[in-house]
Amino acid sequence: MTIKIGVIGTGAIGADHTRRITQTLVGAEVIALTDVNADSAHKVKSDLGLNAEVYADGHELIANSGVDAVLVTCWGPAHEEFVVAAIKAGKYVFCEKPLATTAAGCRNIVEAEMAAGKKLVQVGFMRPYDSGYKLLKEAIDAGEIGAPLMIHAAHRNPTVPEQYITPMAIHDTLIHELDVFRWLLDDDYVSAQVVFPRKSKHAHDQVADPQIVMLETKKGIRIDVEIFVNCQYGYDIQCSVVGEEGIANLPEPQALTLRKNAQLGQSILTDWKDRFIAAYDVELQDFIDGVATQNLTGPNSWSGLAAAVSADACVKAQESGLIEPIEMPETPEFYR
Ligand code: NAD
Ligand code: NAI
Ligand code: ISE
Repeated sequence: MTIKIGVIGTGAIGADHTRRITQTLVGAEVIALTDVNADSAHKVKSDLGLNAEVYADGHELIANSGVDAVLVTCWGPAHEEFVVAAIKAGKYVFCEKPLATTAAGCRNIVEAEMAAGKKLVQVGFMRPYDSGYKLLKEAIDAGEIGAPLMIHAAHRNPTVPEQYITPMAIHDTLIHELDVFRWLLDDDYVSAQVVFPRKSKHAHDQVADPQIVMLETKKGIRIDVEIFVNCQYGYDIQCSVVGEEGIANLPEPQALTLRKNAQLGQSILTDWKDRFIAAYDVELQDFIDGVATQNLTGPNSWSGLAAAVSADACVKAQESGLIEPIEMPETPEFYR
């Protein structure tokens, strides 16, 4: 059985996910596309030689009875509308992060899904599918470093466009760390604080960059994350877990070591698409397989909500300069 997929938003990641479904993964085919910029949808269709229809908007695409499952890969503020519409149409939906840009938006999705009585949503948190993060989790769970006490982490992009503004450092960028550390530590956050170092001359007017986010968990683990989205030199994800008996570091992506011109060096990736290419493949194949077997097992709406509750507190902390509490709601039976 081939799962027929409709893609809402054919920008950077919508185009890339369409490519992987078409050329790399098995069991699915993209048969419908839409984007507010219709030219972009037509270009993806012709670049990949798809036998697909381009729809006027996401609602028309969802309503098409030939579409079994929907990919929401448009920009964050439009996710909630299409995820809720897909749930109401009884269709499986893979939504890129953030599930919604606020916790209130995620709550609407969770309520719609619980009313449908079936788990229909997977969120595009791909780091738990990354082999490096899996090694970290295995080491922590096996007690290799004793109880985790601290995490030092960094999320660095070479540059960001003018539309990227200060709160996006949280709900667009840090959201990955907010999700992956809950999974890694099997813990929840209790508070957040954000401090702003000296601003980089490469950051445009509307973004404070870099930022340091400090989180505390229920178990008392302290986490610091540097977000630096104009670091110039590369796309660099760092994570070091300090435990009672050792330190576990996220492996660096594989790279050739070159001895040349009196220098010893390795190149650093610059594009998020390359850094997590294998994890995107595995997460999306997992979604396709979950739709085929009617049993999604990846990051769900509750993970999306938990990350958004934490993100809201971080945005508040950006504004207040204070340590803001994070009050995580009790996980309903439906999501356990
Ligand atoms: P993008 O700007 O390249 O693409 C967004 C596309 O959505 C654009 O083509 C835009 O025209 C379209 N769009 C916007 N509103 C729409 C609407 N209402 N209906 C239909 N189309 C609409 O952005 P991107 O980099 O592809 O990011 C898209 C989403 O993917 C974001 O939520 C982003 O956070 C997420 N993302 C996740 C990862 C990851 O590592 N998981 C990486 C990149 C992007
Ligand atoms: P993008 O800006 O390249 O693409 C977004 C696309 O959505 C654009 O083509 C835009 O025209 C379209 N769009 C916006 N509103 C729309 C609407 N209402 N209906 C239809 N199309 C609409 O952005 P990008 O980088 O592809 O990001 C898209 C989403 O993917 C974001 O949520 C982003 O956070 C997420 N993302 C996730 C990544 C990951 O690592 N998981 C990496 C990059 C992005
Ligand atoms: C992008 O939206 C992503 O989700 C990437 O994974 C992230 O690292 C990058 O900073 C964002 O722009």
